[in-house]
Amino acid sequence: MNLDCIRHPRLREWIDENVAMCMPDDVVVCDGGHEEADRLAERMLRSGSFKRLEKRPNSFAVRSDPGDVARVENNTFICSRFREEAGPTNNWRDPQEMKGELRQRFFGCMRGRTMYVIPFSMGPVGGPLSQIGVELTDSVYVVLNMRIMTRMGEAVLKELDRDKPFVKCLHSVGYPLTLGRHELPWPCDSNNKYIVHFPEERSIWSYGSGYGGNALLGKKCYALRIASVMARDQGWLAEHMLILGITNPDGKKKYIAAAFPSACGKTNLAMLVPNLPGWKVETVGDDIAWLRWGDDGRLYAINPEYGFFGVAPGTSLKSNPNAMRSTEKNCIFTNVATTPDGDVWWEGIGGEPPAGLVDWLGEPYDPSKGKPAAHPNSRFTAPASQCPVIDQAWEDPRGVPISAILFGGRRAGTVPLVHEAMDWEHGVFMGSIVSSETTAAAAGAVGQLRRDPFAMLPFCGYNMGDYFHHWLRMGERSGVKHPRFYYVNWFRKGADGKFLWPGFGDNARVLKWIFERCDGAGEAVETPIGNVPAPGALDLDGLDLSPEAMAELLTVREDEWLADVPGIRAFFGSFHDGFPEELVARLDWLERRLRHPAAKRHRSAIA
Ligand code: GTP
Ligand code: SPV
Ligand code: MN
Repeated sequence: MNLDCIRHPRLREWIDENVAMCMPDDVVVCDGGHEEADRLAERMLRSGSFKRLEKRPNSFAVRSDPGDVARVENNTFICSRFREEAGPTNNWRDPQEMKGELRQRFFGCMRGRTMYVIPFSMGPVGGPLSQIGVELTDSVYVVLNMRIMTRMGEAVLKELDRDKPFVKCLHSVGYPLTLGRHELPWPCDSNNKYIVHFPEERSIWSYGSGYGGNALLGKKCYALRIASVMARDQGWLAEHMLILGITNPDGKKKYIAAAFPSACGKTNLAMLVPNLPGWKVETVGDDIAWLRWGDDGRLYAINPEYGFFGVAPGTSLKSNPNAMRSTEKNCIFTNVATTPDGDVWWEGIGGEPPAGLVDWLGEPYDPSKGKPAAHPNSRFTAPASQCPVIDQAWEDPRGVPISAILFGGRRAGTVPLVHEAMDWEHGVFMGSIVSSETTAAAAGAVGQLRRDPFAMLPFCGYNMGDYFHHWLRMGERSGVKHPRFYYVNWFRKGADGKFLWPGFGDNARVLKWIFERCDGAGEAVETPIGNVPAPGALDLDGLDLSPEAMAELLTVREDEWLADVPGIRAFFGSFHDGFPEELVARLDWLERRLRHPAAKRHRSAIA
């Protein structure tokens, strides 16, 4: 469609301004239909960017530039009016200064290319919790991925005709096809990436990268960074959380939301197959949740996304059969290895690497090099509707009522398999002290422990001190029914350096205890940090795990926790005025309890 279909005056004005700046040869408004997608995929096949996967209908593999494989946190900016509004955890730049710098980058950046206009809705189109965005991009890869990850096209244009507000998302790979330049399989400007947010004017400018969260602007940039600011202003929450439904053998169902940092198990938990007879888990979302108090006083959550942008390595029929089945057709695979018979392969998919494997760089796979065949942050983009256990309410525009909120991360030590908060304020404290080992989802070192409160460190669009404050205030609403809070750790290691807990389908055992706790059942013992399952309270039936390993998983060692306290104190102290004193008081409370564990509190639930 051409620009005549845009009737929203401010939208048309904004597009015109950006056409003048970026100078594309052509402008196309995306209708979101099948024919358009087929046509664009054909173009990508012809240019050699996409490879058709014979084994998976309507699916493609694509290899990125080796310098453009993950989110880039160092190049991610929050340009609020004042530095204080971005806070110590974000890169801040003056908005006017940054715009000046960006204009130079964007000037003529789309020459020789088409600018695609993508109208998209985060959440079901027209829903009361849904929000609209428009992404302008010169990347066909982005158009095809946004089509899977968001509801996009004509239906959203109709919403815009009603003069709805929208978030302005401008994206360029930063590789104009000017004289003498030819098209690349993965155009980008990998040395000059900018992922920039202007929270006050609700706009995003992304330059230089074509990858995932850097370029699919509905995801982290909008649904977390910009939406967290909207949520603060409007009294709701935009969170890096999966949403799942869990049904017990009696047919009773609850919904749970869980915040884990990137590549720490959200997709896997969201669609797990319980290793417990009679229990069922269904998926509402695997990465982002928007939450609001409902009229009945319960906390309701929607998944604003429409697809999964999931970590490929480690995904197998054994670890996550529902993800495997979600990816059988209509998918895009980025930076995986490919087999000679037209399928995909990655580490942990099950079985040995097949002969003739081509690695993510496009080279014949050579195991003797000691490098993985698939990039550790290789991903599948899959329609959520293809998930065999997609929840019947996943598109309910009002959302689903949340009974429990989980926090988690990768911690080789210290943090037990599960512990429970006493109340909302303690839950917020728990979220605020989450720390986790870094993963390949972001550029930089992997395996380094860092504080990642609420799994939102890279995604909070404003001062995190104010964010904690907002969470505390949300819990003070009168007449509401608080969900319970838990902190889980699937990644505790034994002396041999191996994970103690089997994880995946066995995580249902922990969910079962949480389910029971929410019903006022399920035995617990108090420790200085919160409640852990009482001896025998975790259902370990059929699990081959030594009693020593189980004891270690639930052990709370005061000295280990005390070793964490100075780091937490320094983190809290890095925020200036206005940091919630409740959280500092909670930290004092925790430290006191760790130094003087009451006799009735157990050092370990089992021992
Ligand atoms: P993002 O999409 O980056 O936000 O990641 P995510 O939180 O959805 O993580 P995901 O479920 O994709 O898991 C990341 C990696 O951790 C994969 O390689 C999984 O196989 C692995 N993983 C997930 N759950 C578990 C678990 O319970 N135990 C162990 N040991 N590994 C897990
Ligand atoms: C994450 O890093 O948390 C992701 C992948 O979900 S990306 O979309 O690239 O941000
Ligand atoms: Mn994520």
